[in-house]
Amino acid sequence: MIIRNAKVIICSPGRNFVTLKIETDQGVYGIGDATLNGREKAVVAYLEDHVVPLLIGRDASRIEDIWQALYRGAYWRRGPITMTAIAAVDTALWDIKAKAAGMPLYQLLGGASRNGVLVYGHANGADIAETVDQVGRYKDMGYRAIRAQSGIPGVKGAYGVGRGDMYYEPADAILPTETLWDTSSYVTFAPKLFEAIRNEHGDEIELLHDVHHRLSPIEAGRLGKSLEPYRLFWMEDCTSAENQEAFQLVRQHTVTPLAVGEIFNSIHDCRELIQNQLIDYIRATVVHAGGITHMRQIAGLAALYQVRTGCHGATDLSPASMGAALHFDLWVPNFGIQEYMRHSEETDAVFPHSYNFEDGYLHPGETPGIGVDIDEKLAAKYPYQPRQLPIARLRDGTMWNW
Ligand code: CS2
Ligand code: MG
Repeated sequence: MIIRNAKVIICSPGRNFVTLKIETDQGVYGIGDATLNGREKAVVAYLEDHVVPLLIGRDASRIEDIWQALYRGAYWRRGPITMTAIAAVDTALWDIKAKAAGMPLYQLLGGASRNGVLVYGHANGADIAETVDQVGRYKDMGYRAIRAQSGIPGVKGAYGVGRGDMYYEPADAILPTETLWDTSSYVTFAPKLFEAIRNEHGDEIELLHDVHHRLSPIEAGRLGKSLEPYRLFWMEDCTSAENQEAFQLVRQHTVTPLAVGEIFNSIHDCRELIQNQLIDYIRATVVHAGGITHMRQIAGLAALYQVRTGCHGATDLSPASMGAALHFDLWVPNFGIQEYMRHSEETDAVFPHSYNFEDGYLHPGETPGIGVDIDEKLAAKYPYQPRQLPIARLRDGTMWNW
């Protein structure tokens, strides 16, 4: 099966998505997500100028060889732009292979290891009372695991409380919106939030929380310790993970489980974290970490150390990402949980898909391939809208991690 054409489709049905579509001489095509929130056009250029010309004429069935050619062949390795572009190619090729085999992708990977994929939704509120209510709303929808984020008194634009109701979306302006960050206010507030949630909703529901890289290691250790009575499923990105050793300090101080890695793009970003058992869940995902091919390596390493997967699944990852991730999740032996932020109706219409939610679990469906398509005509009605993610500053104006 020879690759005849590959094209990059950019659309904005409520938010921006970049999709790679690879077509073969036998009429079978595959798609892969290539969206890198706020930096979309860099991946588009990488794909169009440097990757697509290399694909034409190649045998679409040689997924591993194409992966190696794009990774080694560029000489310049790793990084979010490169690895997102490689991921898009890889996902599209797995989609093609599974379609050609007449199987849903999870069957090709080794078959289902579970009946459904446990997912967590996002409960966001302006204050504690509203967040407690939102947790109830997600419980009513059938979720068994819920991430809770709340506005903090006196902190403008606290992370996780975006515009939108079901479709929280932080990339909101052409130039970055400025938000405030105040560690002292946050670390005293967060335990009160989870105390209120447990008081109202009991012990059974799984609760998650995202710190979004904002604390120092010792502050993260303290926060984790103060959250222990509320038995979090995980505390995410509690400190910046550029220095993987930093997590030793966090680990020494808390038994709250740790999740890291939505911004990782290769196994080298998490090797020490995994080998030293400094984390419990690895958040790397198909679209930003080199596709299904590389995610299998990351999960394989993680399995040796009892680290489980917890793939990123925010709205800035397209349904093509979600579909691919769900096949991976259904198969991967050391699965933990999958993030599931629902897409807008416009997005769902542009990307018809076979995955479905029931009783707190998602299933990728039985459609051959990744089970997600793109309606190009409809996509063309939603042109690209330049948008960037916010930034955060401390009270004195110092630039901080958003
Ligand atoms: C977040 C993301 O879902 C999460 O855990 O950290 O929403 C993240 O902020 C966005 O993906 C950034 O594009
Ligand atoms: Mg996160």
